[in-house]
Order: sequence, then structure tokens, then C-alpha cells
Amino acid sequence: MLCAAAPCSPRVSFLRRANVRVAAFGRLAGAAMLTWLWGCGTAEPTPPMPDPAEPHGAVGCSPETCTGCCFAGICQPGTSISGCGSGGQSCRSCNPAAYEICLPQQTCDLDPNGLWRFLWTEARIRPTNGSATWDVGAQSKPDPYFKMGPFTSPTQNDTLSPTWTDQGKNYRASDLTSLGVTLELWDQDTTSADDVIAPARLFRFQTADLAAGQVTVTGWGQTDSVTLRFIKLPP
Ligand SMILES: [Ca+2]
Ligand SMILES: [Ca+2]
Repeated sequence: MLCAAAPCSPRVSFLRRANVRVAAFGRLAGAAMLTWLWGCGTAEPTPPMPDPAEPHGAVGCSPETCTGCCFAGICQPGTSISGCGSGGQSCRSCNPAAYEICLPQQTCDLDPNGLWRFLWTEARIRPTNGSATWDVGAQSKPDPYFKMGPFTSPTQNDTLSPTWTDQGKNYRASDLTSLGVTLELWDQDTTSADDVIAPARLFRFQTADLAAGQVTVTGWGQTDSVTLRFIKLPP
């Protein structure tokens, strides 16, 4: 439908014009004119009504009106790495350097499905096994090796400061933080049963440990410290 050459008047003017025509041409013609004029309403766009079921984009977000997060006073979905949050709280940018993503619960944290290399890298073992030496003879220091389930690491010969450069296993982050891993440290002997250096211990790590790249365990069995490392692997 085309309007007159001049822009359509605001709605009030439409009604006034319509009333004039009602008086002049009768109710039937007026009604027809009203219908014609009303069709020119594009000159007065009506703002969309807010959808209470979808509050995102609403100005002045609050816990009552926003299920996502609030940025510059506007409710955002709260599900992106650059705008993560819920309950109308301020949006947070997740930190990629800490391997954070925006989780489905709209909080920034480590991706639980991310793949990590878990390594034991070094131990500092006490000079004696209680009141006794670790071994007898010239090589009286321990010969340490790690056990993790059925896996056994190579043995480091006669040392209180063993290091391993490539010993580890791949895990999902959630396995390291929820299920955990059980480690043991032993002294390999040839003429008797192996000596326990550090007994079996279940480690459940914090996401902050993974993000930091390593954790140092102190006072575990006959060790002063054991260093465990985490390396993020590509998806
Ligand atoms: Ca021994
Ligand atoms: Ca030894």
C-alpha cells in the first residue's frame, strides 16, 4: 500500500483525519479510511515488546531479570569465554593462559575434558630409611622408581635426588581432579624385597595445580619433596 507524497503523520493525526472522514462520508466510508490510514503505520515503528522468557539484551539487568551476566548494564547470555557469568552478575572474561573456558554452568574454569600430560619429574629422598641405610655396601643410597598402577618407571641408580624427564601418562583434567592418580615410590633391591620410600598415595589435584604446571609434595614417606608436573596437550 502506498502512502501520500508527504510522510505519513503520527498515529494521533491519523485518528483525527479519520474522524473528519467519518463525519463527511459516513461510518462505512470512515471505517474504510481508518483501515487505509492504519496501513501507513510504518512511519511510526512500534518498539518490540520485551520477551520475558528471553531477558538477554534487556537494559538494567539484575538477578531477577537476567539469567546470564551483566555487561555495561545490558544482560548478556553469559556463555562465552569473553562474557561468562549468570544471575545478572558482572560478566567475567575467562583466562586462556590458565586454560579456562566458560563451562555450561556459566563459570570460568579449566576444561574438564582437556587432555593433560602428567609427569613425575624429581624426588628428594631422605639420607636414611629411618635409622638404617637404604642399602649396604658402597652404594648405600636408594635406587628409586615410581609405580602408578601397573606402570613402573625406570630405576635411577644409587641416588637421593632422582629425576625423570619423560615419565608420565595422559589424562583428562577431570580424571586428575576427580578420580585422581595413585603413586608409590620404591627403592629397588637385588638381594631382598624392595624398600618403600613413599607409600601408595592417592592424589587428587586442584585445577589451580594444573594451571600452575606443577605441584610439590612435601613430607611424603621418606621424601623431603616430590615434584609432579602437568603439561596441557593440544585438543
Ligand atoms: Ca634398599
Ligand atoms: Ca643403592
